[in-house]
Amino acid sequence: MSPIQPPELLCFVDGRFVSGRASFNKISPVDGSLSATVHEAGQDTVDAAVLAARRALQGAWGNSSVNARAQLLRRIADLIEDRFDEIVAAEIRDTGKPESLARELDVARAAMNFRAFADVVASAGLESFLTERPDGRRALNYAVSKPLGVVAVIVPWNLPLLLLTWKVAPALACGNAVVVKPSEEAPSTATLLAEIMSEAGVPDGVYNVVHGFGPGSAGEYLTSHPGIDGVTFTGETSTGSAIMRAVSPRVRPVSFELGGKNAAVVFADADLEAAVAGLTRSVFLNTGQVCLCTERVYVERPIFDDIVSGLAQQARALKLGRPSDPDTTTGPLISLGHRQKVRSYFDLAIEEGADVVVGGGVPELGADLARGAWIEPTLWTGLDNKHRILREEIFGPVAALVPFDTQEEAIRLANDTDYGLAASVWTQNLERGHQVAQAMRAGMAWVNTWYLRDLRSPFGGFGLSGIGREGGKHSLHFYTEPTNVCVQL
Ligand code: NAD
Ligand code: 6OD
Repeated sequence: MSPIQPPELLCFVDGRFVSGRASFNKISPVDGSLSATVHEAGQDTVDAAVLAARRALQGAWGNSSVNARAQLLRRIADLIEDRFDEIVAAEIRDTGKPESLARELDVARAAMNFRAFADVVASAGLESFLTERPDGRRALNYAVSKPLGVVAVIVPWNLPLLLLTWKVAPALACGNAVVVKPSEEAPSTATLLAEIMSEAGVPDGVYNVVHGFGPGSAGEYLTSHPGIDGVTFTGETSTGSAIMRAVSPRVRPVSFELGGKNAAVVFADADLEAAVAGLTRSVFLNTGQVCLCTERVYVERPIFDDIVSGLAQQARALKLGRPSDPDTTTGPLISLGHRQKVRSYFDLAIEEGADVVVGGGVPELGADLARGAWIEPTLWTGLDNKHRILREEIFGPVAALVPFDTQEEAIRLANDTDYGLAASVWTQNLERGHQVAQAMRAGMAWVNTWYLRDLRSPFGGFGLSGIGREGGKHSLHFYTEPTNVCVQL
């Protein structure tokens, strides 16, 4: 039997697959094999994509009805489900994540994103005011929403299709045209989505894909392009900062979902079993590569040892392995480069005086996985908020546990960060749960759960974790520009 050839991934411009200026190799994080060759967009391809998007807005798409767009979004969702297995396979090939996770989270959410925003846009009303002036004049004010225009969509590698469609679905729902730049580490599913867009009947130029890197490549060409009307970005805080500089000469709006250094606060009255299960998920899901993952765990002192040993036991039970193995709970990191970064924090933890409760190294998984980006799930104690381990985003399967004595101290410790993305609170006292969750300086605060989503709710972060909110009507605000009409009555 001949081995399966890694695919060649092209850019997608104006409804056609096109070659780039060069190609690069996408390497599997599972075993170091070649998983795809990818065409990198040069400036000319980015220019063509932006032009195609502009033309699409000037054509029939620019006058499409909300109902027609909602119907199209539902059709895209159906087609994602029709090609579910193929998309799961592509997501696994790029990221090495367990198949069960790709099925239950990534690809299921991609379809859900299109359906959710079809519903949101179809039920959105107009804002209106009946104006009554002291001098007796009356007027009707109402705001009509127009598409923002050509939207640059730049996304990372950790939840590739989920995060891409979280932005593309509302952008199209609002009548925009998009040029998307997937991560160089996860280029496959954005390319498959191009086929689905064509099949669904999305007009040429409405969805374009430019592959490549950030600086000196497609990412920079796109964000500094004079033809874009806004940028929606998910990724590292430092990249967000570079994108702000790129768009600043033309003062374009940005929506940023950036990094996090998320806290969990566990009170002594928590259901311990549920808390340990919830913490296990929030620290280790997707090998800790979810922006919402917990990297700081504050535990009320009487149960500190129980939580440390419970979480350590769960960490030791995680099963690292190939994505297709049904027993696998945990995949590799995305790349050897990212593993090097995570390992540098393993060294730093030791230098800072941490006690390593579990992990702290690279696992031995046998010769066939030796060239993969595998890493041990790792827990530390003995550090506090003054240490870099508790201040910098690591983005791996890691957490530091710290004891606290009072509710006020727990809130202070959890909020002592330059980030502000997510938090979770574990307690059976719901009054306390509300109080502490409301006191979190974070975009999302969960009580007795973690990463339970309602796509109508606002999603985003404080501080270094981002600018703006997406989700439900918050997405509609970003992806539209209103014109207010005032009619004297
Ligand atoms: P990254 O910032 O390195 O890359 C994200 C995307 O930006 C990629 O497509 C990359 O090619 C592109 N890019 C890089 N430099 C660029 C530049 N100068 N101009 C334009 N584009 C550029 O992030 P990553 O390593 O892919 O993802 C991990 C990071 O993303 C973590 O910090 C994580 O917290 C964050 N993240 C945040 C959220 C959220 O919702 N807040 C979600 C997922 C990931
Ligand atoms: O669930 C979502 O909508 C979302 N934006 C998740 C982000 C996860 C970060 O890695």
